[in-house]
Amino acid sequence: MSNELSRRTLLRGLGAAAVGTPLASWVAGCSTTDPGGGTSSASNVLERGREQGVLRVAVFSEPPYTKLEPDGTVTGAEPDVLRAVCNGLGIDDIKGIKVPYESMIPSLQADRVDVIAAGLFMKQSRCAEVVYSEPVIVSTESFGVPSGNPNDILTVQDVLDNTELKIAVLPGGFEQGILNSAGVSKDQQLSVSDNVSGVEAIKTGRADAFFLPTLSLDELEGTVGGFEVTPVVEDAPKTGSGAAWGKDQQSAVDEYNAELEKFKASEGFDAIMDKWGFDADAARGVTAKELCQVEG
Ligand code: 6CS
Repeated sequence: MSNELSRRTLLRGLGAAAVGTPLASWVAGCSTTDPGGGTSSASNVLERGREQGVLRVAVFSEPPYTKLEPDGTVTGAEPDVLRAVCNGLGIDDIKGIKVPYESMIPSLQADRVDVIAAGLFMKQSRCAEVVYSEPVIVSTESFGVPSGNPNDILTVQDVLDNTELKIAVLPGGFEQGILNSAGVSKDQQLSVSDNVSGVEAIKTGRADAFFLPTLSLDELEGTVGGFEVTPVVEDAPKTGSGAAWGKDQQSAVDEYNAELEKFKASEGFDAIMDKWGFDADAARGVTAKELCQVEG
């Protein structure tokens, strides 16, 4: 077994525990050492997936984009599409690994995951670091606010106009990028570690709003409750996402995109999009090249 294969098998055996821990320390501390400690990006990720029957997928578990079930099963709009396309490419399954948005690209670059399928929205800076497949979802942004929206927060401009407002965001997330690009000061931003914490920040008054994708807030309103979701934030950029692969995996992405194109034309794609509340035709009508023009 090559060093590379043994390292990957080793990491896979460690499961999610390996994420967030410097790769070299995991490898160095185990029976199999990897002299380079570097990434395994030399080989084709899809070929490795076929050989080993599984791909490690970075997710955050933010329904309807991604969801890690208690038994470890990974679902959600993006993982379900990834699994279907991978099955068409001879890869048996995918394994979800929970990774914060800010760590997803570093985890891919450190070979702690094989692909990101998390609703990691396309924008210029991310498109420079990974190779996105064609999009499978398009998204809008909203604010979660206290009932009645007492501060009348509807746009990013409203946040700029009232420097007393505090907005909860996920660190390294797309929404934090929107606020930074708009010039909203860090003093007005409250980093929260996960979506429930973001809702709690609204309910406890630590934040005046939680900035998150519309569909994620709709889901939270139904599961956690105690707040309301604003209409779509009109001055937030519209974007979308697809699977994100290592920068040197273009040949794998070309193969993946060919299979994805067939799947997007099938009823199976419509079924997944309908299940999770996304617009299948909207995703068919846009390209990665277009969404990678989104500033930020
Ligand atoms: O792409 C992102 O960073 C954002 N994507 C989702 C699905 N939720 C929040 C996150 O900030």
